[in-house]
Amino acid sequence: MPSAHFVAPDTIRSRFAAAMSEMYRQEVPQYGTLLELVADINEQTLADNPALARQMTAANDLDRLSVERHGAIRVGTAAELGMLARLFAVMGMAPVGYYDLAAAGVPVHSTAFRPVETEALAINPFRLFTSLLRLDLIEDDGLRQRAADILAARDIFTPRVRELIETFEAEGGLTEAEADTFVAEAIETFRWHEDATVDYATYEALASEHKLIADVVCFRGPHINHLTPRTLDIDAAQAAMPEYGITPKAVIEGPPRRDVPILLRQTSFKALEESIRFAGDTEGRHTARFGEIEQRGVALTPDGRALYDRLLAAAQTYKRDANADYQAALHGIFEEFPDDLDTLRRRELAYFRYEAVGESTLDVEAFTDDHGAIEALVASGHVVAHPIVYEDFLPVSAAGIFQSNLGDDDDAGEGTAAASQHELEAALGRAVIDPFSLYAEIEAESKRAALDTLMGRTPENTLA
Ligand code: OOG
Ligand code: NI
Repeated sequence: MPSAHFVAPDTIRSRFAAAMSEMYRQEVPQYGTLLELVADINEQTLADNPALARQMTAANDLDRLSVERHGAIRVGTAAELGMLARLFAVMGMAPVGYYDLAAAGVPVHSTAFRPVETEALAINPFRLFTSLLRLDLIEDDGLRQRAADILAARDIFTPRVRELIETFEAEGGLTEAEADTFVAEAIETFRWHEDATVDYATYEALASEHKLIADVVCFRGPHINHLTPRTLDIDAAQAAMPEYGITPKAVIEGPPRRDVPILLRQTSFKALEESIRFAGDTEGRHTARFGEIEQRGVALTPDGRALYDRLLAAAQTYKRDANADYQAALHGIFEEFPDDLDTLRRRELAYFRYEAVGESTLDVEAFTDDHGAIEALVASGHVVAHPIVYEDFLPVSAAGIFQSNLGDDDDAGEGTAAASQHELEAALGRAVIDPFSLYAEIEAESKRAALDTLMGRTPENTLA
């Protein structure tokens, strides 16, 4: 039982997210502009759309909106990833999902550290898309060894944060003072350094293999490369970016605009070209850090996701140089995807969280099973079904984001490397959580709770 004088992991995560956001705003002023743009658009969208405001309030999804961010980092070794998993555990964040980017020609595989419980997500859903470089994909033996040696020589964690992670693990929590120090020390790992750890020739050799390899290997640590606020209208955000002095990438990734948003739509601005000081005092340039905006919709079941993947694959033949044309084509293809909450729910294409409202006079004996009871209670208005927000990422979108920010425009193309989820898990020291199982559990648990409330059920008289 954690002691009462410990700071809740949800609180530490909130403070960490705020500290990261402040650090990135200092480092990349355009990120501050992006936050303003998103805040303006969200305010306008809610004012124009009271039904959306009501739905989000009822689902407890509005309070978190102004602090909601995801970030991305890239590490070089299994040991670094293993330590990160322990660091994020202090903040109630667990690795969810496996993303094989090698399939799209990007030499990393990834997971997302995030909170998993409904209550924790409502407090602050901060997530970090975390990639591990796959050195095994460097073909040149000498270069691969050189990269491994450089990575082995660095420590991306401060001594104090290592101690505090151990304290957390031994004591079961951190005190107020420890939590403050933990946040201050933890963000150091993700800070930008304009001095590289290698000379220019080494940087060039690694970058010519893949720009991402140079980004991971040549610096002191895994600098945060973007922080993404959540918008309620990504089309409006994309259109407004030029007015705010920001040039968006060519197309919005993910599904098209719909009445019921599904999964995740994302856009970004190009990485900044930044000046770097290499060992031996050579000046050079590097692109790594960029800005991204996203709109989140309802999480899809495996059936819904299969439909999404099939339709998105059908759209891959369309040109992706003009957003309006691409979106129009995508819209046509996605006609096949039901676009109202009731159909998505009844056809089990999306996940919902059920909530009892008011009191029911329905008789528990009248139903043969929970499914019939829930359907009757939804129809009679005694239970409401809130769409569950998609909290994860999309591999095809992520590949598009990576590629548009590596400083070149051409697609990296098809990769051939086999996925190796067990290697990522060995580095993490644990299995990644299957995102579908999390949504399914929230849905099932909410159904049980709603029926218990409305039917005065106790664990003893619960239906099978
Ligand atoms: C991560 C890119 C993926 C997203 O939102 O899909 C990502 C990276 O560039 O390190 O952040
Ligand atoms: Ni991102």
